[in-house]
Amino acid sequence: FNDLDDGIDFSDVQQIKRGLIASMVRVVGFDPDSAGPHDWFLALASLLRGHLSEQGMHTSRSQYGKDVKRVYYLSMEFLTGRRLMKHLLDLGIEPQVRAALTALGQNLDVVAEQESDAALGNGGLGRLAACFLDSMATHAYPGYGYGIRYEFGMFSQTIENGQQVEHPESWLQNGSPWEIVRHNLNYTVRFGGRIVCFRDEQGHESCRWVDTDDVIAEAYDLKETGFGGSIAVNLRLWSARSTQDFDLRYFNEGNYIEAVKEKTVSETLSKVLYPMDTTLMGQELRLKQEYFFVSASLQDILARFLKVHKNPRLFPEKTAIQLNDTHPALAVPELMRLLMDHCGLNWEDAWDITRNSFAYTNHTLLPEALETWPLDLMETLLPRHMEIIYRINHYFLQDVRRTYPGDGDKVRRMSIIDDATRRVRMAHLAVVGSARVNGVAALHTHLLRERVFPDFDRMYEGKFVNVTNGITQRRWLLQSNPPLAALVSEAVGPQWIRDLDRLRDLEALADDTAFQDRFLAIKRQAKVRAAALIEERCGLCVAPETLFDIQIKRIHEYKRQLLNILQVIARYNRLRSANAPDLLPRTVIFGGKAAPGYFMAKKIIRLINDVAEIINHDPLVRGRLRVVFVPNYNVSTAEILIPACDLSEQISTAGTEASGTGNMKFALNGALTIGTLDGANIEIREEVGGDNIFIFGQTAEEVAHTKANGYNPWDWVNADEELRRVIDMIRDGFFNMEQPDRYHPLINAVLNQGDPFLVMADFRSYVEAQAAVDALYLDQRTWARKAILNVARMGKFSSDRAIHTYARDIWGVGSMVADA
Ligand code: DL6
Repeated sequence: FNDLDDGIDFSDVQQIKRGLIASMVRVVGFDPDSAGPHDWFLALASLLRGHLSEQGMHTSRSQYGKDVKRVYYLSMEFLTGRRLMKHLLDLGIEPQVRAALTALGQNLDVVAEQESDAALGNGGLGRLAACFLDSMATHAYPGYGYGIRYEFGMFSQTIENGQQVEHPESWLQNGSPWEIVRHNLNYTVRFGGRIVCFRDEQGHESCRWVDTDDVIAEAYDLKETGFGGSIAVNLRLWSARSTQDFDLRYFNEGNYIEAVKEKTVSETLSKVLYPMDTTLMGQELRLKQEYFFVSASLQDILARFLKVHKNPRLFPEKTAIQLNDTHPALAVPELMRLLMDHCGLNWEDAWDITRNSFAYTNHTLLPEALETWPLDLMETLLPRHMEIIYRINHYFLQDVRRTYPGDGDKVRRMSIIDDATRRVRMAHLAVVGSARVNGVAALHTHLLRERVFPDFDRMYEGKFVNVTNGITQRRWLLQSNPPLAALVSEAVGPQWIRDLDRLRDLEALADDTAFQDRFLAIKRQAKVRAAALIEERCGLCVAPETLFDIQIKRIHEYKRQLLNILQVIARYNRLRSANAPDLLPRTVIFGGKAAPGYFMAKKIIRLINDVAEIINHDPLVRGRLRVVFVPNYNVSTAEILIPACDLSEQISTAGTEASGTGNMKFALNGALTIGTLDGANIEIREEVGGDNIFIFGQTAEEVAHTKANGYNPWDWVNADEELRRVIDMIRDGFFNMEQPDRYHPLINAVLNQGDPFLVMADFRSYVEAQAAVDALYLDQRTWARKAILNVARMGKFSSDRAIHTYARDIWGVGSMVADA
């Protein structure tokens, strides 16, 4: 087909209106006269899905036609958020659809609100994957995403009595109108069993994996549009289905529970997304999930390849597979297995293909987050893979011994198997099995090479590279901040939408007072909108005239929400003192989820809420300080809060945050950053200039030095009167009189157990940086100038730049547009 005869011309409002009515009747099955906004959302999404599917087919045909090298992005998480407005923007049909809905008595904004966030991710890593799909589609790279269709997203968060309460995130409760369900596209994924190997007369060994417990992986496709809408990248998510619906032996006996037990157990595989962030979860189910999606994806990738190429040796020439962290690292032995046991290749050829097909992105420096799995568990669940891993390790260690003769320590350190703990080091497997390994910001890559993988870095010259993260300006400016996007387009033209470096031209307007006024008015408008959200979710009135100071991200000790709230308490004390300075009024906004089992993170949430309760009700404060914890932070919430931000809090201990991407989103929306020299903050400072960012705290090197020299947090507390008072208040139960010892575990963990994230050491310089913020904000002209310069200098932080770099330096693929 070229174009379908009954396809709709989306530039024509009448045709859209007719299409919507037809979709309402034929797909949703509801009478248009009595349909509500949710029904219209379903009708519109179904209508668009047909169109996107058509685009997807054109894209796929053209990829087959040109026999291009393809890129597969394997990720346990894709934090895509809502899709409706994104698709309308990409296709350029928002005004027409709005008009068609208006003609039907509906409001597009209300209809769009009906959609649930696809919360298929924990945080940065998952959102990065979503931004990358957008950039691949926009710039016509032959990309393809693979992940899991979790029935329940992370969890939805409420705050009750100041504490986080988790609820199931049943985002698929009403189905998803965007999915294209492919019941017939499925693969068997096997677990357990045993291995039987044979040797033929020529001595060629082949192995079979038998007596396995099988699960079916069923494909659900989502079309990810790029800007312009002509290309759609496929995101294939796997759902687990049992190989048998009923065990007839039990069924015939009338034991219906036992008859479906096997089905229930198998299908739990794709039920939940583990609410982990950077802490390793040891559950067997998590390992099974990892293998489940890796196996289905690789079978699918190989099948697609073999449809066109008969010779498996061409695989790396036609395929690049990106491992988004180690979660999909089992792809290495899985590809070996498929090539040897299914395609009949020998070890050497299979290994050559494998190590030239993969690349691995590391997203964390925290040692506790580096995945390892118990040998016993792996041997039971994946016996064939363990054999392959042992053999990979055997040849790899031979190489190590050859390169460093007599260095037994190095062999032990580098081994894929940790003999002491009897665990498989997934990061070592990923490094050995990949052609390239990348960190996600310059400092992160440097620390990876120096601290996490120094032996590997020395042994494999050129394997470790940096690709600093990026964000899509289409989602994080065009879609989430239409007034600022319009102002920017008016000033520098609309090309920034595809080429963010074009923002540079805004520099010339940074001193233009008329432009500054418009810029500030837009910021104020966004703050009014955020204030409405806060009122609705928290029942709290906040004033848009105050400085909006925002820290939204996962709650974690290394991200140091604690440092922020300590500073808030110090500010509160100043406001209450007899000779209170006339401090700048501020609204300090927090948001983020803590992993349900992460005790300290949950305590920090509670402390923030307890402090908020006291401050917000203290008449002495007179509205000069408000503290808000916005519950259930997710992509849609970020889309409202980020445009409203004046001050972006990026305050992790230097050397702990791999990159951060929120830092980029805020600056792109005209916030100034207060931050440490950590992750991508360093590169943000390089771009925007040291005068246009508030940097404080110890550098990564200083942190290492402080720790090496016997850091004692008490020394810092005792030397700082203001800090001492803050700590005393928390310890004495000032914010929680009803249970004064509530924060003793927190204080104890920080002060008596070494303060691993140097909260006390960085407190004073943080407070000083905050004072500089106050002073500058009083001068709105200078503030606006700096904020405009931040926007103008964000070009580097587009995910387009990141994707172009991956394509050129890691994947060796070209854009289909350039190929044309
Ligand atoms: O690379 C994306 C994002 C970084 O910006 C954050 O700094 C980093 O914390 C995050 N890492 C994770 C950890 N997951 N694992 N493993 O989400 O990645």
